[in-house]
Amino acid sequence: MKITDAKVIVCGPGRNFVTLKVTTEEGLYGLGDATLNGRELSVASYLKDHLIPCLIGRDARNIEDTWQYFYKGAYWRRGPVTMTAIAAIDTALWDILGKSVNRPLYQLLGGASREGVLCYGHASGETAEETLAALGDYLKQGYKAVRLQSGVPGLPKTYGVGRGKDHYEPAEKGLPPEATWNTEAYLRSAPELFKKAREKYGWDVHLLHDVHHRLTPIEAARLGKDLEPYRLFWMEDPVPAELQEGFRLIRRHTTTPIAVGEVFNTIFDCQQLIQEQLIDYIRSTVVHAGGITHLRKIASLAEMYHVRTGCHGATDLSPVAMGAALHFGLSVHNFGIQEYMRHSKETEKVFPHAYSFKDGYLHPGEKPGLGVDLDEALAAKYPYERAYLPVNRKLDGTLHSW
Ligand code: GCO
Ligand code: MG
Repeated sequence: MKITDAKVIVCGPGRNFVTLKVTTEEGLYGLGDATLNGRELSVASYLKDHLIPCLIGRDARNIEDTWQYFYKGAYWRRGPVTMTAIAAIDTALWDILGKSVNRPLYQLLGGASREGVLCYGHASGETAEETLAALGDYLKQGYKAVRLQSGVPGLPKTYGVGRGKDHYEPAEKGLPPEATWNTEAYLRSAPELFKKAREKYGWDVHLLHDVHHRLTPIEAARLGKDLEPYRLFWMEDPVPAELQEGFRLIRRHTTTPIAVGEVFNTIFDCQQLIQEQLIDYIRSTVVHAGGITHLRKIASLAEMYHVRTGCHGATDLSPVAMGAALHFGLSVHNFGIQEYMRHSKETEKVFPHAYSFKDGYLHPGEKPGLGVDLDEALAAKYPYERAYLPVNRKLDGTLHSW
């Protein structure tokens, strides 16, 4: 099954996406998501200029060897651009493999370990009341798990608060916008939000929260403690995770479960976190952590240490990544939950897909391979436009994690 062609398709249906399409001599093709929010064109170039010339002519069935070829063969290892490019190739090859045997991908990954993939939606608002109203809407739609984010009183713009009602889109057209931050105000308001949520909606819904790398370990420890009475499913990214041992301090103080890893790109980024049982959920996903091949290795390590998966699923991951995450999530034993930030209508049209949502669960569908396609003619109508994630400053102007 020789690879005869591979091309990179960059489009912007609602937001920017980079997609790799790999074709074999039999005329089968597979897709891989190569989107790295705010750095999209670097991955496109890495693929076009450096990887694709070496990919043509290889046997599409040798997925592990191809992964090692690009990982070890680069000499320069790891990093988000490299690992996203390798992930796109890996995902496309798994898609081709599924199509070549006419099976949905999850059947090649060990089969279904569950009936559906539990997912969480995003309720947000400028005020706690708006966020609670959004939570009510999610419950009506059948969601069993919802992430709550709310504006911080006194701050004009806070992470996680969307512009529209249905979609939270973290990138903005043009150069990076700037937001402000105040840790003390946040630490006071966040527990209040969850208190109100439990008072209004009770205990049957899983509630999640994303701290977005904004605290120090001792601040995160305090937040975790203050949130304990409301029994969160998880507290996400409490601190920047370059310093893995920093999580020891959080762990010593709180039983609020911790999720981390959407910005990780290899197993080495979470090895200590997993082996010391400093986290409960690993958020790395197919597109940014080396594809299905590498993510399975992360999940296997995590399984030994009671850590479950909770893959990133923001709208800056295309439906191709979402499809792959769902096959992975349906099959892997230590699955925990899947993030589901719904794509815009334009995105959904450009990427027709077999996956679907019902009663709080997603299912990848039964189409061969990933079950996600790309309408290239329609994609061409939505050209790339530069967009960036915001940067964040404390009230005195000091740059802070966004
Ligand atoms: C999440 C994430 C996103 C990211 C975005 C960055 O939990 O979904 O934190 O909101 O900020 O995906 O590209
Ligand atoms: Mg996050």
